[in-house]
Amino acid sequence: MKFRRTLLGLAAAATALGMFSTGAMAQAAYKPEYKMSLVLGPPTPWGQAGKIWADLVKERTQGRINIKLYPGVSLIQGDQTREFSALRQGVIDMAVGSTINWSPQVKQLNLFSMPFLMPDYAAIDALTQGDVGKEMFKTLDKAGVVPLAWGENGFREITNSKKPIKSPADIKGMKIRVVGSPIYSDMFTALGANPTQMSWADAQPALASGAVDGQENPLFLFTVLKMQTVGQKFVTTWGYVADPLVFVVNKEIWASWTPADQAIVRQAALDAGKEEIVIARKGLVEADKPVLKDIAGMGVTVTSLTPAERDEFVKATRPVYDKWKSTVGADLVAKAEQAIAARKK
Ligand code: X2X
Repeated sequence: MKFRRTLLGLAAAATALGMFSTGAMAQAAYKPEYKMSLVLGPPTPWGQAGKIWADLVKERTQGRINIKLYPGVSLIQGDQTREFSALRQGVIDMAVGSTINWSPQVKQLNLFSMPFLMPDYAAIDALTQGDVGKEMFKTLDKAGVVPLAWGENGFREITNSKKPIKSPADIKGMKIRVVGSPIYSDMFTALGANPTQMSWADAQPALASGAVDGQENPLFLFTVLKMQTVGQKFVTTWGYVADPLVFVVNKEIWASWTPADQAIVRQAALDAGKEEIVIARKGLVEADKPVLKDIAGMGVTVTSLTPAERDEFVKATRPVYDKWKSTVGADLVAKAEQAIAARKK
């Protein structure tokens, strides 16, 4: 009798706590804090992407999903090319990551690193906002994460401490820091340079000490870090590649959220991505390109290539393009080329 009363009492208590309603069961599995990995922090558009996403999610879920930013890929000790594996394994709950850093694990992502594939911003949009982007998300899903939205790091321009780069002959022998993703070593080797793979964390001291002569990254990073103060006196805007960013969530974490919360996180990623792409392009899409003026104003020589000069770089890297076509997938590359040719300018 006493035993039965106790059982009834327990059942009543459990019902009162809402333990038998499915929503509450799922909520019981929510973590107090989710870890978001980023390479660059909030002063950059990339960092803004993460912050906007996290803030929107917190607000729209009334704090049910609380996200902390870990810039500098600090959850994996700065080893950015391991980020995708860490996401899949659950060391990282969510990320806004560059296609470059995940390319060693997802070979199709090398598409965006194929030299001179995307001539302008409309070309990036033609890929990410079209069928190629959808196909890429299917690939990412199969590779073990939940992709939600696109953002943008940007067109990567070459900077160095030695001299203006106008032709492949100028870059010959220069020690250039590249990300640890093999297509970059291939491209700079094809140009006659001496590429050195290192993480972004290691790149900054290497630039400061002169251990490397140059690097390639979107120009906002040049301005944010004041790269002229570490000897980077020459910038060439060649727009050879651009890396989109991808907003993703670990699969188990995703499955632990209610469908309503999943919808909120997805929509927040789409909204943040859209807003961030505008931030990333600011100063570079206007006719007078104020970012270039700012950089020139810091005593840096900014070189814009004529179409004929640019063509020399296209030709020199064409064998790399052809070599990587089969790795990325000839069909996917053909689809991308068609989408770009048909883009609205
Ligand atoms: O390491 C880089 O160059 C950076 C910050 O652009 C990436 O993470 C791809």
